[in-house]
Amino acid sequence: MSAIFPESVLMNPLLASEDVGWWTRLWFRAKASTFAGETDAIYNFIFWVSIAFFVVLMFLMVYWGIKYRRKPGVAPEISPSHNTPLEIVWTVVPTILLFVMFVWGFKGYLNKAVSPVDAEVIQVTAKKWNWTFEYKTGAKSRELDRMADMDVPVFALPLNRPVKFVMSSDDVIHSMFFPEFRAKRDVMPNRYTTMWVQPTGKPTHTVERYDNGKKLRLAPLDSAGNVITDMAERAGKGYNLFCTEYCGDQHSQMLARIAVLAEADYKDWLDYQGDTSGVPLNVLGEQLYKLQGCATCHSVNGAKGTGPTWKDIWGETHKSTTGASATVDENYIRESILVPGAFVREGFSNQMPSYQGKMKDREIRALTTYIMSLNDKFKQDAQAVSDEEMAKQQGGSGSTPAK
Ligand code: HEC
Ligand SMILES: [Cu+2]
Repeated sequence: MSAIFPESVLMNPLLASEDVGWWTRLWFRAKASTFAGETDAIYNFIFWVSIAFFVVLMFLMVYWGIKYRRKPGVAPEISPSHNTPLEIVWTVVPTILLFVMFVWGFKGYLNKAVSPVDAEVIQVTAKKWNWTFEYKTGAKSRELDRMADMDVPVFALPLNRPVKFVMSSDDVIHSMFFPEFRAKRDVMPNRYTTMWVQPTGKPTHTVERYDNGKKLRLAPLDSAGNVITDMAERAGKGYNLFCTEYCGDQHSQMLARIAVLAEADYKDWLDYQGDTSGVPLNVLGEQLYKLQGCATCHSVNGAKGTGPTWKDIWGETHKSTTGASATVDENYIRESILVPGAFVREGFSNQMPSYQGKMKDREIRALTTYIMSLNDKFKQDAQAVSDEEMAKQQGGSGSTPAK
């Protein structure tokens, strides 16, 4: 088939990793939820009925156009006023077909709209320009994968169990789309919308422990269910999450990877994601920079984006649009994260969303330490702050580690 469809189409980097035939690759992605079979069946039914009518009608139109064209010396025939049997057929047959489409589609819609009562709830927040999932334990994902040349979060979901997403947006309308699950719904500001899915098939990932069992990471499985050991081959496995609200420039970059896990792995993953106590501040800061969407507006290499770069800002004195000035330190960064409008840096506009209530204290300190480490003059200080905090944790003062 690659003779008909160029390899570049079939080898779309987002699709190439999937173990599916060329027809599915062109039309659909892998079927990975309880919705997939029926959604595809309705789609195919409507598609092929439309194709059949299109072909028959276009053929007749052209054929009759030629056959009954005006010819010299032939007088036009008088049209019959009507033909009852023919009119009944062209009314009844399409009515039946449309009725099938309506009833089938409506049943499918209801099935998607009403979530099962035993579904596990996951809170979804969309904002310019990333997704956050907050699991029932309060955990958020800390795992990243490469997707379309970006670092994107990986969200795990349990296999064969319904999960319900309660979704809201902090700013504009977004649209959450899981192509492999055949599920999509708009995400609105000032209102909750919900959606549910039940992943089926095989797990896409398992969890792997290393560092004396202290750390955990997701390991993708091949189609036979074996762990892929080649690190270079690990990226890009699993399913996709897209934002399909294409009315702002970076919705198309709101990507995430979905890992479907067997129940026991899912539980381990959740436990590990929820406990960031063993992660040094500067490392956690870098993870949050990518996971919380800061990376879409702030660079760390000096390039100006929607927001200022973080490179070398630690210790600098900045002017605000109102003429005030302040030095970039712990409090400056804390205020920037929680009340971004309070001090809008000169040369920029107040476009940053507030993270008030969305970040734990330790997470703010982690980001601060990471920003500190981006100025070479303070790199060692940042390391020292992280080390000191880790030492305190391990010192076992008896209190539970800050999360
Ligand atoms: C939608 C784009 C956007 C996102 C996402 C965003 N910011 Fe910002 N940020 C800005 C803009 C624009 C400014 C400059 C205006 C201002 O000071 O509020 C800014 C300013 C800042 C500043 C002050 C920088 C300086 O040089 O004065 C800090 C610190 C900061 N952001 C941290 C963060 C953190 C941490 C995150 C992620 C948790 C984040 N931002 C996410 C757009 C963004
Ligand atoms: Cu979006």
